[in-house]
Amino acid sequence: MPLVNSFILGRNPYFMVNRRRFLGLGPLIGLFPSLAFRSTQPQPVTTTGTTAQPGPLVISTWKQPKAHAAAQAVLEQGKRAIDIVEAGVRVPEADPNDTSVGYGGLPDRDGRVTLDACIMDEHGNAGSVTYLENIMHAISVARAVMEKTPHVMLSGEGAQKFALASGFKKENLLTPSAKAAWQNWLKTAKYKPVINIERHDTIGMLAIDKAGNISGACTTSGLAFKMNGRVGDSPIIGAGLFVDNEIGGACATGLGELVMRTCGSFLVVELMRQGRTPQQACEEAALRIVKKQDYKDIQVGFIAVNKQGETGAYSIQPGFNYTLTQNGQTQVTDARSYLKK
Ligand code: SD4
Repeated sequence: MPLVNSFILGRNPYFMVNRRRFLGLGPLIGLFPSLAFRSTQPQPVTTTGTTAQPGPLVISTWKQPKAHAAAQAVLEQGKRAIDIVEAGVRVPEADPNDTSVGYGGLPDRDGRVTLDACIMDEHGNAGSVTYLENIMHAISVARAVMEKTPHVMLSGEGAQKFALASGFKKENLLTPSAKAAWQNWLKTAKYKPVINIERHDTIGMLAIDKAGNISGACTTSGLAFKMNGRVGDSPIIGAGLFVDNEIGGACATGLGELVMRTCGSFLVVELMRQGRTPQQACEEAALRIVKKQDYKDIQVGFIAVNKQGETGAYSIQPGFNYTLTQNGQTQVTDARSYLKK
């Protein structure tokens, strides 16, 4: 049973005009007109020094062939990158055998499955949910936050209330096998940092669509048996995911606390802005963690893509892999790592 249990106790510790009616935010928007602004203008493909248009592609953390098949189908329909990544990550969210995302995700130490997710489009719009319970497709709720509210992030009860008001269904996400794993864990109830090289399915996905625009999505049930209330990097814009359509995008996986402390995905994108390739940027961001934090028993992995369609991936521990779909071919590749086998 793959367990996401690299957790160190003690070191680890949230309308537009026709939407103003929603939650009665009209007066609020009157006070803060910028809340009503959301970029919807089509954005031309801008490149850094070249007019070449990259071919479309999809890259994600870990081995995700089924998610990529769904993403590729949407890509082929000529849809936006945001539609591609949303369709892709919804697959593990609905998979009861995936123990670190959505339905079937391992619960926290109180037996609650709490989901974190975020999404970013080519215009720089972002949406996020944290500590979302009983709603399978956290990524679609995050997208609804982005598109239907003036906010970026909704959390806990409020996120669930918003999801239900938006038509999402309430369901039990704790599968019998996840419950059994939790009950087994309760026998010792021990947090122990374990080198995080087990199979993971927490998914961060980046796509370039046929128009050359980039979007990204990240969704997880977080660390197994985490403290109740714990939120990781995955729903944090700039930590678990960052996209700048002029430059590229990045996603992180692994122990979120290390990623949050370094704004990992934002850092990768900013390094690409400074001229690093996606591979160099992922490596430098991982080294930043290695230099400043206790990484010995901890895994963190990054994936990245730039505007030219170059990709990169790198992790601290060996054992991280990623999936890339390009020219209709899907391949799972072992990422290079700071520590060797
Ligand atoms: C978290 N980064 O909650 C997530 C977990 C993860 O592969 O990515 N696992 O810290």
